[in-house]
Amino acid sequence: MEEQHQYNANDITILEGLDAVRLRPGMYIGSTGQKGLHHILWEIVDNAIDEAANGYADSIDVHIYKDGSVSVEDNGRGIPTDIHPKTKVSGVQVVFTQLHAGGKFDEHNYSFSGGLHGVGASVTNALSKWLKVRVYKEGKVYEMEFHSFYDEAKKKYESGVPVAPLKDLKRKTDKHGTFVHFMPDDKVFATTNFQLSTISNRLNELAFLNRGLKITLTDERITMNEFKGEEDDEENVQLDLMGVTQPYSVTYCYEGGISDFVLHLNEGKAKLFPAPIYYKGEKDGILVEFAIQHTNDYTENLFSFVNNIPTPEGGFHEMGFRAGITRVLNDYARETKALKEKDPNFLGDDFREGLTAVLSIKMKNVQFEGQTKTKLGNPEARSPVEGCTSEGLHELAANKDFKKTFDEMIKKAQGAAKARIAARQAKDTARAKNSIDSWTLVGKLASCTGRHPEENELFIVEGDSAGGTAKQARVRQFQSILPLRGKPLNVEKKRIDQVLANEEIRTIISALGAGIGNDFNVEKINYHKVIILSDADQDGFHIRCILLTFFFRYMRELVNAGKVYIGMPPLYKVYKQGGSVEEYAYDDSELQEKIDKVGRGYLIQRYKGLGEMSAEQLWKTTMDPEHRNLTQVTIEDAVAADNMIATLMGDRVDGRKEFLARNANFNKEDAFIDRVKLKKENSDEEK
Ligand code: TSJ
Repeated sequence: MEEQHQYNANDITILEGLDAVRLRPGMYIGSTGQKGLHHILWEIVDNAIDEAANGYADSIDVHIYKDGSVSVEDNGRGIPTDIHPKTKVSGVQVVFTQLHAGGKFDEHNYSFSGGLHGVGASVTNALSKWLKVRVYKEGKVYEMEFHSFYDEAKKKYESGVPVAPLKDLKRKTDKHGTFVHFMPDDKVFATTNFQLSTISNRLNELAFLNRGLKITLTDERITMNEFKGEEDDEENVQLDLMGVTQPYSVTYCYEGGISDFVLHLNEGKAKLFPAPIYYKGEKDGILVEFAIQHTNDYTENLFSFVNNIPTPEGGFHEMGFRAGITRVLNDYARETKALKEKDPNFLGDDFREGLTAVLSIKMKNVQFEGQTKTKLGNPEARSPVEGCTSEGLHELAANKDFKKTFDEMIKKAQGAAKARIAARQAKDTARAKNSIDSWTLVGKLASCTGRHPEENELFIVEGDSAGGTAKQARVRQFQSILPLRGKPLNVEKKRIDQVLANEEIRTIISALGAGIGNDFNVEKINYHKVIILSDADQDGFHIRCILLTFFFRYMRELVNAGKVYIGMPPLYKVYKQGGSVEEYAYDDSELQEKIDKVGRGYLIQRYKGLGEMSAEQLWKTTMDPEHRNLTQVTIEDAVAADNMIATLMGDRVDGRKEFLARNANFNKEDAFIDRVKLKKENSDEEK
């Protein structure tokens, strides 16, 4: 146990040393897991970013070494090296050994440094096995090293102790800047493995947020080729061609700043105007910067940041931003007579349909709240952000170069408002339909007769013909059949009103009888198993994804409650002439097994679709609770389907190709059946 110290409240910040950090790392960096590990890197990166934000540096290099250590270098002024009059040690030593030392030097700078915890570089030092710093300043090179070790005499762990005072290397240089290299202490962290993707994503984001700043990331742990997933070629290894032995390296630099960020977010989407709207302003000591571009999507994508820290939970700055947009665009709609005198104003939501925006603000004394501490809790931020947003948009709206852009935004809002009104009507209708006992009224649905939802099953079957077979095959008592004609509506691309206007979707909703969206109540469902039955081909797979996306978006509770299933029809029948034996294989690996089981003289039938099966076969293989093969859909499956639909149906053609190649191995199946055929021919020869 540590000695108990008697601190006086005023002394705490002074007396509290690196020991305290070591003792309770979680207090300073949140956790000692992956997140905490990366946090000590961000503390260092933040300092370099600050130097750049203050206009003294324009380049930052982050390097991950083979031994797991990392370094950060900027080309700024270099940490002050002179001896601090009070403490009698160099500025460098103060920065790395005193908690919250950053502020001492920051006083005269317009700086919003701090980060999420804002604890400074000394915390990184305290939690590192060793840390080396090199400062290039006024033609000189300085070096200092710190280390952590177990002190036998004191019987305690010492952290971040200077090995020697700051040393002038007596070397001439024209370089200026700061280089910090450290090894996270494996006695502190559960893992010391830095994640390349985490680091590159964050550095990319920082490059977007700091216009023109060049950030390079190098990871010596992997080569360029390994990163790309390419095989090393013997000849290339020898010649060191094509990045075979070059470490992975990437540079991020955006002259367009957050406008480029928005363009990046909208890549591959259909944009309503080519160039994002951009504005930067300041009010009451708060810097506000935003970029906006609408797409033909229906959802809002707002990415907000406070002092370069993402705030996905929103907060007062987002409220101000949205209010500003709504105010100015409504004014503009009035002025341009897009809204007539008698028309009500657009709602905020109408302007948010298809909106992609990045909002970046800088302010002091930030308060983060919310479940993940990523929500801005400063109420005083709201009004200045709203002010800047409306001022900026107002200014741009008056510029005739932006007339087209603003008119497009109004047009989009008009569409959204129309849909909003229609949606309410459609929803009311759907609600009214649900309130009567509707489940025998549903058009194409072949209802079961039993009235016990826990026992009842709803089969959603691809195609009228398979639907017909399923109706013949079912046990009327507890199995309902809903045939789907063609492909159901892809809900991802539609607004709720269009979703609800679709007949097949309405049939599903009213058959289930539990409402939709926010009104969905899983307690009211008429079926405790909803079974999707589609063909084992591309179309069938697609239909399944579309249905899962629908359930995911509009009846998530149904998925969460584990009530959605995928029915698995067999792919093959292995049998003998005359029908004395028949076995069914549900996947390719099972096929060989069944072939062995049936033995010599076997025949194979491959089912291309549900429609090829007789009622008896469909019952035996797919519907009979005793023998069928159901897969329960998890929420992860539904999310995956949702993502797939976004890629498959979206505007990104590349994504679609890649997706099909990865997920639909239907061609492989064909290759397999060819192989089996060949074998079969051989086995016939044997006879
Ligand atoms: F985190 C850190 F401290 F280790 C660190 C600081 C790491 C890295 C990579 C860079 C830096 C850093 C600090 N870069 N630039 C600075 N600048 C100053 O500390 C500095 C220099 C000059 C003056 C001045 O008033 O002359 C003031 C400051 C704060």
